Amino acid sequence: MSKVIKNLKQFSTSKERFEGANLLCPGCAHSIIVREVLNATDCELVVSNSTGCLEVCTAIYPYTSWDTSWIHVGFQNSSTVLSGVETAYKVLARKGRLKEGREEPKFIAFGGDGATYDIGFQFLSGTFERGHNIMYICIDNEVYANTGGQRSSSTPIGSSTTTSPAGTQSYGETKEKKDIVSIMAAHNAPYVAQVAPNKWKDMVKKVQRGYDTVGPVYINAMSPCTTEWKFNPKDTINIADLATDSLVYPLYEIIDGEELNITYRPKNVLPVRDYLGAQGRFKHLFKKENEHILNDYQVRVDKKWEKLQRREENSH
Ligand SMILES: Cc1ncc(C[n+]2csc(CCOP(=O)(O)OP(=O)(O)O)c2C)c(N)n1
Ligand code: SF4
Ligand SMILES: [Mg+2]
Repeated sequence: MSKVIKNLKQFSTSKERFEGANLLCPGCAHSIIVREVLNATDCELVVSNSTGCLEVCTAIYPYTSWDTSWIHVGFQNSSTVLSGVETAYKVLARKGRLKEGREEPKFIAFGGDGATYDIGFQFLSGTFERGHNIMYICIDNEVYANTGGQRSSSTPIGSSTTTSPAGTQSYGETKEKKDIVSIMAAHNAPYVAQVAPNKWKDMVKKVQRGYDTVGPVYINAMSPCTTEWKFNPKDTINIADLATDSLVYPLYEIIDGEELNITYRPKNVLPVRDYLGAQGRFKHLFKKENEHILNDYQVRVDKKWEKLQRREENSH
């Protein structure tokens, strides 16, 4: 760890660089994640942000919630915008045009799942292939929240969205959530990890490792969305607990595209239906005719967990 990275004790008393004054819904996990990511370092930061709830709700001209450099250009390109900034910094350093003694900033991009899994994917892939020294954080709420809750390729099976509505002819989304973590690891990125806001120590540890890593880092952060997942705003962390403890959302890391470490093993694994039943987006799955979908869900989650454990074993 470099000196500039805080330990967990310092983390709890560090200066806020993301203001509580923002227009995100009460209970929105985006703000929890961003705050933890920014508080995990004292370094100077350059942040880029794709269009989406986070950008729209935190930067309404002439106001800003960000006490850092912050850039917004488009929906699809927070990764490439940041890779340009990082390259410009390198060139200025090479030409000796940076102030003497100036520390190298950390470069962080935030994008929603729509911006990451779908529309910005080729930009993200190019950034990782070129090997820029940036950390990309996907705030994954499994839906295009800012534009009214359309499905993305991160939307899980059975979720009712405005473009995959549940009804008499449909049980909602029919396709598997894209395995973005494996895809990013396949770029041979030095560090890729999945995090959740309820396991904040695990999240901060991984983010700090990301800050200390040379090369592109990808972090997939589960971000429960009170509006589109349809739960009470006070339950954000409870929902995240249900996701990690039912293994619907396992926490792990992949180092150099190969070594896989599971970083959280629940003592009591909860049934998947406990997680699904706590959210309005899955309400229809509890109708009698959809019983088989619930059963399949559990089987799929179990299989994925077994596969993850095998991958971990084989990678050591
Ligand atoms: C190229 C482009 N396509 C579509 C849009 C419209 N748009 C703005 S935000 C958004 C949804 C963002 O979804 P996501 O990335 O998942 O972030 P969230 O709002 O869910 O946090 C869309 C479709 C746009 N701004 N630019
Ligand atoms: S719609 Fe969802 S992601 Fe957007 S601000 Fe509200 S809770 Fe957050
Ligand atoms: Mg989203």
